[in-house]
Amino acid sequence: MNKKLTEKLAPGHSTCAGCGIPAIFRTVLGATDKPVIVANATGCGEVTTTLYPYTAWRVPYIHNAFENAAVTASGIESAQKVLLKKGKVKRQAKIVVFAGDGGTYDIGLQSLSGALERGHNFLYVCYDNQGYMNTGGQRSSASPYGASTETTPFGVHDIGNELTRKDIMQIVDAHHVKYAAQANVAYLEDLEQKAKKALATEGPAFLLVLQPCTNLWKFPTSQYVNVGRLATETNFWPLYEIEKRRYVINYLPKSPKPVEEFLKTQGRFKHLFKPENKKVIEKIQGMVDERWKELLDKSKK
Ligand SMILES: Cc1ncc(C[n+]2csc(CCOP(=O)(O)OP(=O)(O)O)c2C)c(N)n1
Ligand code: SF4
Repeated sequence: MNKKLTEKLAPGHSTCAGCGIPAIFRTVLGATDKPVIVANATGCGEVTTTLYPYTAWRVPYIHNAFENAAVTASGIESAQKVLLKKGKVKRQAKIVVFAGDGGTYDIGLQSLSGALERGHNFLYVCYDNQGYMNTGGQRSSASPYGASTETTPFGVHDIGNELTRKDIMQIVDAHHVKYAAQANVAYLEDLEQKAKKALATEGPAFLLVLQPCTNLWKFPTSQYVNVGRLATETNFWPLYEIEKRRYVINYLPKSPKPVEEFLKTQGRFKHLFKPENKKVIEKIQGMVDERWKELLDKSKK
């Protein structure tokens, strides 16, 4: 495997075939030559890279509890400040957190909020596979409306998940961070540009990266790039940045595809294509259109 690519994360890990997590980790960490220290919340990214007694990490790495990755990063950053001041370390390292959506939108939210509020100099990267995957595919507050998950399975009377996905980007923006961006593992160059900006930010920065999960979303392992691209081409997952609270859309599809083009690629939405669920797909299209309009309006301010 490409030596440069695997400089910070070795190929010996155990993510599912067709998982985008290694590409996210490598692209983000590859966007800087500065030393980095990684803090990683429990989740797929962690269990697949740290199978005892082995590790795939080639940079200083700390695994912490599912709920407190951001506070671990805060502690590392504060300790580093003291050590730099005392001359005990010479080069400043950038602290990077990797966590899933469960560890970010839900259980780690207070820890993330506190770290953003205190203004620690670190980058937080949430890879969003829209469910709690390491523990078997339960719904998270990142799961989309209508998705069948282990805790919201479709059935005769159920359409799957009936709650609306939490808008974590707006929650992060409400902390007045200097840089936040929404990215997608299917657009690696865009992710790399965003990682460069985020890593160069003094203070907290945040990246939310879509990670199509072959296991939960149920599509063939060869298809994660195609499925990811459809998420953006249908406006289900727009690519945008928030720089000093200014919204910039990075990809404006000339004529966005209908959201069903994205939904039909995945088993988790298969039940929606029964004639009696036509209205659910229409409702999802309405939600996508509404969020896209909100984003367009924000980008014009
Ligand atoms: C306080 C606590 N509750 C539950 C768990 C069990 N647990 C470990 S990882 C995980 C799911 C992680 O989901 P997510 O953050 O979305 O990452 P993914 O597995 O999808 O990569 C859960 C529920 C735990 N470790 N600690
Ligand atoms: S369950 Fe999904 S996110 Fe986890 S390793 Fe497999 S493909 Fe990746």
